[in-house]
Amino acid sequence: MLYLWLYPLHTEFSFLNVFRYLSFRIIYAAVTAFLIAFVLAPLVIRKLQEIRLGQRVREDGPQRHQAKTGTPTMGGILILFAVVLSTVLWANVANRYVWLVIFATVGFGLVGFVDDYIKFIKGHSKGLSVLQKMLAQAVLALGIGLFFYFSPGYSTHLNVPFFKHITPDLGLFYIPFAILVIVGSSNAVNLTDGLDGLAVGPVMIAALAYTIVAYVVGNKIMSEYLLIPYIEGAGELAVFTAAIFGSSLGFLWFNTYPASVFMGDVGSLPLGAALGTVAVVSKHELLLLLVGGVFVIEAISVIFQVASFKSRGKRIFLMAPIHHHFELKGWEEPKVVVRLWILAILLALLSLSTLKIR
Ligand code: 57M
Repeated sequence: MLYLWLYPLHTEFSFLNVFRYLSFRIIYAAVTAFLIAFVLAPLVIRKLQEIRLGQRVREDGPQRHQAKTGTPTMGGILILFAVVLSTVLWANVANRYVWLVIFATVGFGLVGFVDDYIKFIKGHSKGLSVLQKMLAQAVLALGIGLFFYFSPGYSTHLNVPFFKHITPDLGLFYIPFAILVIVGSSNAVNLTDGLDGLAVGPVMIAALAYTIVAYVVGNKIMSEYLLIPYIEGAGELAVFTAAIFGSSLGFLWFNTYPASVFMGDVGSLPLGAALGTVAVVSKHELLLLLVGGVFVIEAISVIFQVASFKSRGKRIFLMAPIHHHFELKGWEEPKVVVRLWILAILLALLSLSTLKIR
């Protein structure tokens, strides 16, 4: 919004010319989102404590988690507020992709909010049923998929990292594919959010990686040089992902071990869906498997564990998701979290290298 309001005044005040630079708006979207989250978090935590919105910890988990009972949760509301406000302030709000990713974030945030609300305020520990949650997510993702499919000039070709000549056209199947990417990443982040800072760290790293991807994809010269598809206007998504980076960084200050607040489903579901939506808009969907590799590993550990348990009656891991396995192996919580952050950083670096290695 500042871009539309202030840039035109650069003829009067030349310093306002800086608003035309996407890189300037990316940096200040991250800084603004960080400050909003960092400054408001103590207030939000106090409010959550006042209304006794404390986490109930399941009995069947690692026993040391019992000490976390009562930790304020649903802090994700603050993350979303910081992301949306900073994006509206710093992005070009005339860009339809900006409103699409905001729609995805707020929509999945509402699903998470209802789930948390039922769990923590109504006191029904299960929250929404898996079917209800998946259905709501699928409907939202279908809306996003249809938006792309009927967007003029949007390609339904799939880009495969490392192989620039393999671009299969999914046609109508692009819609279910987009649903799979968005709902899959949403639930993978949700499963990962089981240790202090474990979800928000890799979300920050993935958001940073997609800031670079969106910037390059939206830049005609750089995309042509790198032989990746140019998508006009996709650069504004970098402002959005930068806001996710900044907001997550601010939240991490309070979510790091020992956490003063958890994000809740109201945070994990939309953050995953936001990354999935950006991956679809920027035509780097498969890259998300690499950038979000920690989320993929966490989700796969659950799928394998449940499949093994149901088919053989035996577990593969001491407990799924895999972060609990390491905990039960005796790794202290911060050690599990930081080591998975290290893996996330390595995977993000590897994924960015695919922009060059084609
Ligand atoms: C999301 N939620 C955390 C917090 C956070 C099928 C099964 C694998 C599903 C899975 C599950 O229930 N996942 C739901 C994970 C919960 O965190 C809350 O949920 C929000 C995110 N959605 O924001 O509000 C607990 O995680 C801990 N936590 C932290 N720090 C944080 O910053 O310590 C969260 C955030 C919190 C807190 O203890 O209470 C969660 O884990 O429920 N189920 C599981 O993950 C369970 N695994 C399991 O059942 N494994 C079985 C299955 C696969 C056969 C097995 O391996 O045998 C584990 N989770 C828990 N206890 N809490 C183990 C049992």
